[in-house]
Amino acid sequence: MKRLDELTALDLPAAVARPAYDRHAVATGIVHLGLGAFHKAHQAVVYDAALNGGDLRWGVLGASLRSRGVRDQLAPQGGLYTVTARDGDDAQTRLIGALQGVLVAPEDPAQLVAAMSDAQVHLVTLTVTEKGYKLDPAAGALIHDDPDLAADLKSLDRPRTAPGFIVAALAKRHAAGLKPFTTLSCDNLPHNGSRLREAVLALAAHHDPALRDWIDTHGAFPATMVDRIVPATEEADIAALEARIGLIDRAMVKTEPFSQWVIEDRFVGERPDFAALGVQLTDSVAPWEDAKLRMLNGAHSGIAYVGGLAGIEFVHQFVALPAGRAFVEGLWDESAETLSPPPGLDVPAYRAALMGRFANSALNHRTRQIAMDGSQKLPQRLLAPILARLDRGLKVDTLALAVAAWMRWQEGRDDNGEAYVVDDPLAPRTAGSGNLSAGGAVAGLLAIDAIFPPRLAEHPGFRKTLIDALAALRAKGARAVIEDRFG
Ligand code: NAI
Ligand code: CS2
Repeated sequence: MKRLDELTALDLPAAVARPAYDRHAVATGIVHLGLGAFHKAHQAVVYDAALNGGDLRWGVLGASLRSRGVRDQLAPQGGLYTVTARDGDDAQTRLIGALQGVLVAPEDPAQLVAAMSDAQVHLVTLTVTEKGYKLDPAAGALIHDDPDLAADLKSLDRPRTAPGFIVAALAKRHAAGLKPFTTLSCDNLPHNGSRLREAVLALAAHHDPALRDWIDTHGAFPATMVDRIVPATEEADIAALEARIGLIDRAMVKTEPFSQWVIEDRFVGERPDFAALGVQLTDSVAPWEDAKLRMLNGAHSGIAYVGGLAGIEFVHQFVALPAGRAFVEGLWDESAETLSPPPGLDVPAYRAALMGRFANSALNHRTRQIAMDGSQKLPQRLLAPILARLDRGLKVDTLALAVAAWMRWQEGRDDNGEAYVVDDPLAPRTAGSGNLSAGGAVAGLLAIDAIFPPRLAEHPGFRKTLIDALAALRAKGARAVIEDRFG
């Protein structure tokens, strides 16, 4: 069977939408750091639409800061790949032409810095996962003892981290008399724009205070809220697509029909006509961000840990269980009360739509994928609404059950006795809690101040709720606990 590339793409079935522009006439206006499934199914689709509309300034150069896998998938395909939006039996596939090339940063860091310093580049976007910012997840300060960040603090000759590449490229632009680019974080980080800005300013100040001041004055780091569920691609997805389109696309991504992007309207230099492309520009992203991180992502993490412990593979299987669905509704009852919804967001309708998205059985979104990097996700998803409720004297039983399930997950064995690797940068600090009593485990985990703010860790009522929930999860198993409480 043939592989997708520029030539074979001509044979794609008519039902596959394809670029209407001349790919060779496109300029590189965007460099994306952390080229992964999400960028390919979300931002790149918007840039592809901009190109289709005739504005040829918005081609993307993607970069991996770590492995060569994504380049090796895309290079033989000339950067072409497909996005398939699935819902039930419906599958809509489109060919994306926006990606012009992929760099593997560790192979030649200077090449990436040079690309980011090109005058035609106006946007640098990021999806490097929460841990890629090298920030303490609770407080947002740079983690100085991270080896890659330590190297970037020493020298930016061969940057290693996302903030390192941004500072090195901005230094080059400053020296060349160019404007900065707009830097857009598209990760599920809280206050992603200002956290990235602070990281960049701190690193720049360390190397050159004048550069720091120039970035502070002229740079732009708009906040964003990004939303589209994009599960990792599996071999079975590639085979199913091949059966539909007659070509092998090893760089394909699968997703849902829904897509949303809200950006703070604060750019330096040129940008695509985002408003015309369906992107919401606003003065205030925070209410959108809180709603999305606390409702969608908070529930996702609850499902990942409770479902993961119960041996439930996929999100849609979890919400198909009456107790699973009621647990999610219980989380939302608690989190929703902590929101200040933005104008245009109807919370009951939002909840109903989210449940529908979770129930999409064509996505096969693995609970284990979402469980990854919990230490980086808990603060904004579960701990922020817990703090807001405790401050108002409200109960947090369901949110605390989700946190207790994360604690139990750190023990590395599910309720069927199956062992797994806890995939989390702070796993060395959480390891061993399974050998302690529920009280000892909760005390030890709450003491990790990179995750739990002291005000929360010291709250006696919260601690007691966690101990009771962890003890119940250990004694009965996660499925029985949600069936007892919500069945
Ligand atoms: P992915 O695994 O396909 O890609 C992750 C990318 O991040 C890869 O390029 C990887 O090399 C890079 N990366 C990982 N750790 C890094 C580190 N320490 N430093 C620098 N780069 C690093 O994952 P995917 O699906 O693209 O998601 C990435 C991020 O996008 C998520 O963590 C989240 O913040 C955001 N996002 C994802 C959504 C999804 O449904 N997949 C939806 C909304 C946001
Ligand atoms: C998920 C998110 O993996 C996770 O942690 O909760 O990636 C989720 O799919 C997206 O935020 C949806 O927009």
